[in-house]
Amino acid sequence: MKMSRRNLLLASGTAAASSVVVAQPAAPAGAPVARASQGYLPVRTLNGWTLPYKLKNGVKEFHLVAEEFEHEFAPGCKAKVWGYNGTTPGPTIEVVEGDRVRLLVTNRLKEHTTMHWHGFILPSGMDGVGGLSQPHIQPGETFAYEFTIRQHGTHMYHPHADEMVQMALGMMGMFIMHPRNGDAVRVDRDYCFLLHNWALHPGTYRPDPSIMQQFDLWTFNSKVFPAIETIVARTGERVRLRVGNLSMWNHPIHVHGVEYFVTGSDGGRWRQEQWRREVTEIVAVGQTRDIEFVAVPGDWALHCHMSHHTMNSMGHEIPNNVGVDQAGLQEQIREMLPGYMAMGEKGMAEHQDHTQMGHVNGPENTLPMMSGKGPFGNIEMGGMFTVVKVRDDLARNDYRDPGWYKNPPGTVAKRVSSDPDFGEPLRRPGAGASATPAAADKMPMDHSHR
Ligand SMILES: [Cu+2]
Repeated sequence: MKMSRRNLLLASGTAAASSVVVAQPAAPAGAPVARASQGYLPVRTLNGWTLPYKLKNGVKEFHLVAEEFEHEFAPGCKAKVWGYNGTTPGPTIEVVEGDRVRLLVTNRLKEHTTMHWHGFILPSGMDGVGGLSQPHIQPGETFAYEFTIRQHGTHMYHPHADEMVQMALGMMGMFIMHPRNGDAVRVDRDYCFLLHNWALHPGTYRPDPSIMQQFDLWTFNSKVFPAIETIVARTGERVRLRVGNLSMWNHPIHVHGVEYFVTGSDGGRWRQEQWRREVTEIVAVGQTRDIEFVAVPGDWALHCHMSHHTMNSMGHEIPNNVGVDQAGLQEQIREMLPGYMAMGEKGMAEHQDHTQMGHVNGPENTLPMMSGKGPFGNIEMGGMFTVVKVRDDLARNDYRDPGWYKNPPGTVAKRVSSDPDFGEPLRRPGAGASATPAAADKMPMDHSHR
């Protein structure tokens, strides 16, 4: 290999990166934002990593290995899953438009597989649909895919063989293509994550691939809150979130504190006049979306807005006890089921306290429905939820969790009364705890005064 300066940089980068498995350590405080030798800002895969490559005669060669391993969704919940190079999602692949790439795929599973390069412009025979575009990759075999990158944007890879099973067990990854001429509007932090769902029934250790709707775990990069890394930025920085969805549901991704711009998709970064201001954007199955915002100081929730997707396993057959008077019931049931706890009468917020105090022991290898502690109490979230933490004083390349936000004095919502009869709010006559359902039915519904 002719050793140009670029090759040297790439080679040394590869050597350094190959010793890094998952960690993406923060650069020393004050270090300049590290751009790759081709000028792009590398993406940061939440809880994940970027696959190093070898440059061979001008071709970037990446090597993915399909295999089974143990994965932890959050402490207390593990499963045997399938993925690439020991992780789910597999490592992120990062290239530049115009690059020639060779993608080696070794199959260490016990059944055949293939790799589909989702949304790529490439020769038909490189598209990876088993039986249609190529023979399947049998156990033990390695196939090579080689083509030139003809586009840019946020993309994904996944098998196109026994797809329902292989994807349900975690086989997928992100494939980021940077534009050849750089971004007209540069971002300062570039995060990526994949949305997924898992039918890991409480007490079991393998995801159930036949489930179509009743999932137990909703994940960003195969992790659930609070095990999902925080998204960190400095005030005023332009942040991009690249979100891909290879789950079985659409996910409305909501970010607090900003009106963000939707700036791109599988179709690349959109022209600026096409950018849309939103606060929630549906990332549908098989789609990717790029979301960009200028960071505003604070701790801001980022989550899927399907409220069941910010919960963990619920068993799905729990009775609806909201409003049910369970007085005396708990003692009666305890005679048959020691430790039974009547719950849900006032709502389910108490659930997190009960699980944390050990009053409720669920089946083994499962997670409480909601968890996460904040500076003011329980956050009562699980699944697809994390926090965007923006601070004024972060170094430009510092990705460490800065702790909780110190709100300026007078800017936190606070109690002004503990009396339920406080104030003179307008309410429907008879509304409230003292009204029986029968009485409420007889109330005149006069909207004329509203
Ligand atoms: Cu969702």
